[in-house]
Amino acid sequence: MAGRLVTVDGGEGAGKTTQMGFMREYLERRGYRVVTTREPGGTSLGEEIRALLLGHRDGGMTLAAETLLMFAARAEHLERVIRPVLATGCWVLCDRFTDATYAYQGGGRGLPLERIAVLEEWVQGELRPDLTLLLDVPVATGLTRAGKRGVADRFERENVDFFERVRAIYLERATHEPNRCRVVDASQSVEAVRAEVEAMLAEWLESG
Ligand code: Z5A
Repeated sequence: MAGRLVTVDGGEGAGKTTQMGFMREYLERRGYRVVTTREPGGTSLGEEIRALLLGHRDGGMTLAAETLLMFAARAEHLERVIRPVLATGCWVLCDRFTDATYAYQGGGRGLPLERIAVLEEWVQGELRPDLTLLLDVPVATGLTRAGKRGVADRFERENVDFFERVRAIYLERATHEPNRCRVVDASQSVEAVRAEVEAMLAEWLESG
């Protein structure tokens, strides 16, 4: 039986990386084999693209280039990691996926969402996450958490309005796809978020 694709998404400092570690432990305790990965990245070429996307400073980057690079990394990731791993029956737990493109390039930067849908169709075909956990946190809280990490990357240097638009698109997508997306209140303590995430996973696993 094929594995399941579970994605974790959310704005800055939502705690995705922190919670993904707990989620992996939780699933493994229940006997699932789990591979964790991230976007942009997850392959050798994908990580090189990630470095360009996050670090490029020389004259910035057009929105078309940024979006196409996200999908170039995703195409590699899908063909070299995600699809082969799922085919072995292992689960893939992915830190960010296409919801992030809708939220950041669509909501944040204003790219028409229909253009992203065309790329999604081309690169992913029928493949969509089985489950997406949206870790939702007020922008100010997330930025305060992220700000403690030191040098800001190309996205982290954006302003509050940008991140409010990102958050709005994430929440809109979750509202429109309630079967796939579960929203978690990520403004709580690490342990409280962990408990909420594990309860959601338990409920989802039981529901089939
Ligand atoms: N991007 C895009 O534009 N389009 C796309 O299609 C994709 C991505 C796929 C890199 O992503 C950038 O790529 C991202 C969007 C863009 N923009 N940025 N920046 P990333 O996921 O690698 O980068 P990130 O959003 O900055 O994630 P992160 O740095 O890994 O943060 P996080 O995983 O959400 O949080 P964390 O590392 O678990 O925690 C951050 C800090 O908060 C840390 O000190 C924790 O100890 C603390 N923390 C975590 N949880 C809590 C709670 N509950 N309370 C208090 N403190 C907490």
